[in-house]
Amino acid sequence: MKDKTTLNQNNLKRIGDYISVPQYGRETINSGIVHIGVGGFHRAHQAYYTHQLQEQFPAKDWGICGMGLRKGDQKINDVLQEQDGLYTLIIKHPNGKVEPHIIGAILDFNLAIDNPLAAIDKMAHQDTKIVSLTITEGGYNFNPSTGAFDFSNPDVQHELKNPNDPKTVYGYLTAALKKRRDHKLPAFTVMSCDNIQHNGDVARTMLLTFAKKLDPDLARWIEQEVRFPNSMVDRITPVTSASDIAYLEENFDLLDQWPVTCEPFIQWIIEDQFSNGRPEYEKVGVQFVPDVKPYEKMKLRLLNAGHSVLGILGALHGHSTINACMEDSTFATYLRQFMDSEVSPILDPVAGIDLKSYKDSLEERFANPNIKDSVSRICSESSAKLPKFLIPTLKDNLDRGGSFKFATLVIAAWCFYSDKCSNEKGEPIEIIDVMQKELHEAARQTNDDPLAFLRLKSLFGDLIDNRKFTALYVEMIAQIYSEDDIRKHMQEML
Ligand code: CS2
Repeated sequence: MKDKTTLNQNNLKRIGDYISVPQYGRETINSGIVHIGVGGFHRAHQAYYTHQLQEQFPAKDWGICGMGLRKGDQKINDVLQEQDGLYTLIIKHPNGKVEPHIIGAILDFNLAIDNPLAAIDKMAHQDTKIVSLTITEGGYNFNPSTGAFDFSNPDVQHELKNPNDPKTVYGYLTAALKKRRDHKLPAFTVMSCDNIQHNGDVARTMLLTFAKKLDPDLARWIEQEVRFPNSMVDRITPVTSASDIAYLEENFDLLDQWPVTCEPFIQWIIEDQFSNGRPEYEKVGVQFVPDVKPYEKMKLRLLNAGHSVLGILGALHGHSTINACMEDSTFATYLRQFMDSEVSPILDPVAGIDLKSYKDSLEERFANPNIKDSVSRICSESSAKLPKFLIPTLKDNLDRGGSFKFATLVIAAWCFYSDKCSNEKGEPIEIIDVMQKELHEAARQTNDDPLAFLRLKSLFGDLIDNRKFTALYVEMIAQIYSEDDIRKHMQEML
């Protein structure tokens, strides 16, 4: 048996005999970017672009220091420390081709909960020019229905009283920006890479709201000095499975504790607004545009909402992956009709994009049989996703007199499985959602009060007052509760 090779800097040369490894001098690069929230997506997207840039146009200012603000970041911290920031990105093509690359863009990792002051110092360091974020839709701490900053969050309460012991991203950013201002260093850019419409504007509004409460002078400085570009990010990145780890070990004798897998498609469109310089990402395919909003809206309302449509209906039916949904013609047709009749009409024209081909390409991407993106990943944190991806489309259609039945069934299905916590085959569904309890509590009143689920105001806002909507919703709830065969209900609508 051949020796297994552990992934780390010392072994790179050896590993390079089998897999592409970074050719640039990692030790000569500064981490101009601090990235908060190093999940699979960051490692498949921004870190990959940064790696490509270093490969082709070495730039000494632009490496990444990963940062984790939560206890749950312990594992990524440990793995990246042990592997010198290195990991394998396994790109899986629809035709079965698999391309592993060792990515070197993450130079270091900082677990903020271990030492908050060191994390603040890192962000306040003169080399840091950008703080980028993938903290998920839920991480922005606003009420999904009103958009207002949530001051009742105990962590926010704590950090307002103890600014040197921050807990949330806002506590960290303000502490670090204060330090920069006091040391007369230029501000960094705050670059949100989350799936939120106007993600930069949202980050800005939330940070300023928090900062005004904490320190109005500092808030004014942030308002003037910090840029928050909006961006649209895209690459489907499933959860890493044990078989991905085994694949590297079996085929390359490589021991990587936490590789990342993704599809070949990648896209990043950003507004060119930076406080303190930026990498020349355009050299590796990133698009800089004056206004990203139409692109964001198209992507969130088609791709992300499309995912949730398949994910929620698929979870209830018992499909375990997105590609399994796409192999089922009822699901594939349902998705297309949702996109064509409920989303396309509410989108603004997008320069340079043919909507039909965009939708065709989404279908191909979702159908990629090698990606095996689990519906459980898609359904996780639906309470943060649906109010951003799906409910706005539903409301737009109610306002304009458009079709809204495809989206409505998804909400009724979501209610049903939040109530039963199982799919229609009777198999348990694990609901991964910060609002899991509230969702279940509300949904289980449905028998007595068919509108119970919609009373979750923070999610649905005033949707419950719309008679046109509630009439259809109640009808669908009655159907699903009397005959749990979601596929049949879907077919009847096509
Ligand atoms: C997915 C996204 O989490 C979700 O619901 O829709 O993670 C999606 O895969 C990415 O946004 C693709 O860019």
